[in-house]
Amino acid sequence: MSSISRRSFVKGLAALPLAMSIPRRAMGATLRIRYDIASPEGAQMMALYADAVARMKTMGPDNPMSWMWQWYTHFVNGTTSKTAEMDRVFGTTNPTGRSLADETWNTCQSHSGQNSNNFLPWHRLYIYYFERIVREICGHPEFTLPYWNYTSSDPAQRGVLPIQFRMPDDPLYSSLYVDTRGSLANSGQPIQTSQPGDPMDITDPMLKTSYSTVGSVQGFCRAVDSGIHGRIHVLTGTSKDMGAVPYAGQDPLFFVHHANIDRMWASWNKNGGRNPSTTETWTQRSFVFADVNGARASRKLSTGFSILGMGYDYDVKIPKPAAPETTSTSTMTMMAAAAAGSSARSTLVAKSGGAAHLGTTTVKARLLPVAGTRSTRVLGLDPSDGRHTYLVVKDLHTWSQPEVLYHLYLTPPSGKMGLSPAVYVGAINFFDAEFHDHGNMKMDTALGENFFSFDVTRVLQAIARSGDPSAAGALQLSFVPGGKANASAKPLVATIELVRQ
Ligand SMILES: [Cu+2]
Repeated sequence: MSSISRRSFVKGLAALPLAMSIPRRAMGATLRIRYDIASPEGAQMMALYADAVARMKTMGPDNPMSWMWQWYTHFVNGTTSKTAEMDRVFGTTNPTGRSLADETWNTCQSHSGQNSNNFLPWHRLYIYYFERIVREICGHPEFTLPYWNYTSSDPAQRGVLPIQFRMPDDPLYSSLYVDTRGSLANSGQPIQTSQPGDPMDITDPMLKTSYSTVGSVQGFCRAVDSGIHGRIHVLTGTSKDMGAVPYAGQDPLFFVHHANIDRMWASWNKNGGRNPSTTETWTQRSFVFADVNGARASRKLSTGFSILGMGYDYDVKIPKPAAPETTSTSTMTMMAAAAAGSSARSTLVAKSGGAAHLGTTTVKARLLPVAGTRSTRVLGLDPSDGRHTYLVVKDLHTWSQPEVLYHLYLTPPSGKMGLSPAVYVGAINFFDAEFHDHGNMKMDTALGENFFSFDVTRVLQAIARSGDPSAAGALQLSFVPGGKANASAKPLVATIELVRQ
């Protein structure tokens, strides 16, 4: 198909009798519905999306509706800097364009040190304006951004890149193809193939009772951000595309990934999860976005707290998962603790002597009790109060993306207990732990504080059942790369702790 026949094909979609052309109404206002790419409506949206992306890629970078501008709103190309790119694109002849670029480029929250609570609302506003621009460019007022439902229980969809992103030679869909992605992603195999655990599982974040982090327990926003969100980036991409912050927004896949992240938030709200009060200062911070035709839009984060308020909804939301046994106890314990006004009461019980320097093979770190920790049969497993035990790994840093997940296993130090599913803790990734030197930040501010925490009560109980006496005085944490890691990345985890909360 030539570009002309492609356009007429896409135009032809307007004639199709679409369920989506009948907008839903709520509270008197028209609601636009975002669809699963795997649905018939989602597939039609994908045709419009592919057409618009092709056109955006031909627009000059000084056009706020261009592909490059939209990518740069997230983060400027990692091989250069924002200032150099503004000089290149605008010089001194276009002060208005330059000023809008200055306000909008590199504003992604929170992958370079900002308040981690900003992650969900900033990305919601970002893809909302992106969707409006795509709608304008494709010329279909009914366009809505479809979402990639990688956590679907359907094995044909779960972790499988939609076909439209894997058609390099197709006249319409080639605009959505990026050849540097991971081979599983681009060959249509589940991206979680050969990974231990279940990287597509979102039970833990969906059961969170708080939006914000409490003590050492991640809230919903942080759990989604560093969990499923980061895992999808790492498992689909490499350090030249989805797998690294400065390039991720260049891949059209980015936006359908973030539509699904946005759907998780809307689902968590629908299942009873409550957003922070708008009296919290961070919720009132404003960010600027380019709207249709380069209009300047300034929005407070709190204006993105409700999708119905923003005029859209999802075709299907994610139901609240059933609570696994330990999680339900943990939730009840936390609720009881919160009622007693002590929800953040956390106690450090053990830590590692130094940083764990990760690489291409398994790396082990030893956790030893801190002064004052009660001696128990398994370090950190103390049934004397109702609290749970969390493994906290924090202050991650990497020089470039290792391009793999690292899988964590907690065992007694004797080595008699192997790395079995019973002692599997979960996966970490370094997506938001790469230092991006854009010339205006120090490394500590650029990185901020990143951390993962895992409820390891169940693992410690399994260790207790093994009867290994070596677990009383120490524990061993193994970091196993989930594939062939990039040897030059040199990722490290500076702090490893065992905390009771
Ligand atoms: Cu992202």
